[in-house]
Amino acid sequence: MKLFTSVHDVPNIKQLIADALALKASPYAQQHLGKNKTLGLLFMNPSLRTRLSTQKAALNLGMNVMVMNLDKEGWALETADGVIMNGGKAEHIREAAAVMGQYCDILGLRSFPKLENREEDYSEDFFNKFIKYCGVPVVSLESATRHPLQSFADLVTIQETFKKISPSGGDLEGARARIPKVVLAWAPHIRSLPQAVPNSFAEWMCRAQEESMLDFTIAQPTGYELSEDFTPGAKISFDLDEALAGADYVYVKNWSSYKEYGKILCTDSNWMLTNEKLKLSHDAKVMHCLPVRRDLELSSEVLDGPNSLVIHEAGNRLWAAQAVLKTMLEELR
Ligand code: AN0
Ligand code: CP
Repeated sequence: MKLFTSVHDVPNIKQLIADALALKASPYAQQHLGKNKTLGLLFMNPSLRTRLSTQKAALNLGMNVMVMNLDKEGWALETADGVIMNGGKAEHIREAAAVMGQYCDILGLRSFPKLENREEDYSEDFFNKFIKYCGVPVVSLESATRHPLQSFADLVTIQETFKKISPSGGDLEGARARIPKVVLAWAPHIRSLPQAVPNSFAEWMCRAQEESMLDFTIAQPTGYELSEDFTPGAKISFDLDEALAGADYVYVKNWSSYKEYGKILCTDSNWMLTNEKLKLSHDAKVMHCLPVRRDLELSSEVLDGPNSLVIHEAGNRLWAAQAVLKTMLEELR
């Protein structure tokens, strides 16, 4: 694996999940892999979880790590070709990326969309140019359209926690186990947020559904349909209560409209998950990538309640990142 920018870069998701869970059981067993190897983590936007979990993952593998807030600490970057650089931008991405590739064996990059021009954001121009010019393997720390380290950790969390139970609820020995029903549920927010997390979650869940690992539904208000490129085979509902019926996992997330690009079309608080709504589900576990706005996006009674998986899920970001870096390091040798 020379790139980790989407689920399409992963030949075998079940193997990668097994790797993550093996690393969780023995975090330091692969320290030899990262000896004298350097990871560079570059952020154009804020981060808590991605920054710390990926850094720790690299340290667990024996790597050296350098972290840079590129937006604030680096030179302003030009990405367009064929321009005379007589404006405010001091350095071209061609040189900047190539130079960082000289210092690092693997690079990670976070770059959010501007949410102004859909074609521009969805072209992933900045990310693709960075990959092209840096010359080393690249891990996405969230691009304009995807957040694969998050979605992979989410799938690990579902696989790890789902108790194989019978359709009637009792334990089954030797009988057919059922698969979990996973619902991606849109939630309200006051800011215009990217589609990266839901796009990526949908893409990973659709792949897992293809492999008969789970059943996947997306619930959203009208106008919030994601690009169909990310949702092949997903069931689509415009009614949260209906979607929650029988759900084993509810993945709560706000996103802005893809169709009316970047717009906030709904602020209806009936889309916020509460304990009352959770009763409609199959005692579902509740997930969120974090950061979450309490009682706007997700009720504090659910966040603080027994069904919340959010801290466990954030903890698994470490093992997901470590599995990805391990796979890349094995191929560097
Ligand atoms: C970002 C987003 O929705 O893409 C990052 C999530 C990991 N969230 C916010 O900006 C609140
Ligand atoms: N979930 C997530 O990626 O969090 P950060 O933005 O804090 O890295």
